[in-house]
Amino acid sequence: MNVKALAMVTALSAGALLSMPASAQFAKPEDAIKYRQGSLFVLGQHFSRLGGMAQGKIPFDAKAAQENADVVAYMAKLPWAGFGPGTEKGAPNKSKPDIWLEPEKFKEHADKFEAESAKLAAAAKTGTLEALKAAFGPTANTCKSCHDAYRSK
Ligand code: ASC
Repeated sequence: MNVKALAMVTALSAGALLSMPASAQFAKPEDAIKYRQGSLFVLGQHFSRLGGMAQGKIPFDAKAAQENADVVAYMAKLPWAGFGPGTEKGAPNKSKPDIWLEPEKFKEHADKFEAESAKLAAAAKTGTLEALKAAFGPTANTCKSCHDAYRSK
């Protein structure tokens, strides 16, 4: 490769890296696995607080519901970058191989969850338990259907 071509390739690679979200950069598969597990763990913590309120197990607190739902809606965008090619192995994990065999289907699940989470956050902003309850179930169903399809027991 001549110097000009090399300079071009280097510039293009740097550009590609810079235009990737920071969340998509992992030094090794283990980091991607920890990232998706960590972000899904944080999601679960905040989501289950909303579930507690929706199911009457913890008292409804409109402000807390709104804060938790906002965290869920934001965090819902993150785990998917950690499921990139070549991240099937590298640390113990429960991901089924189908994630990498049918990535479009997996993305549909992720997109549905993101969409329902956004609706959940909008519902929480109304400040009523009724709206929270109505939006919680559909969001939880998107968690469950993806887990049923792509997470081993
Ligand atoms: C949670 C949590 C999940 C979902 C799922 C909904 O609180 O951690 O994975 O809800 O159980 O069916």
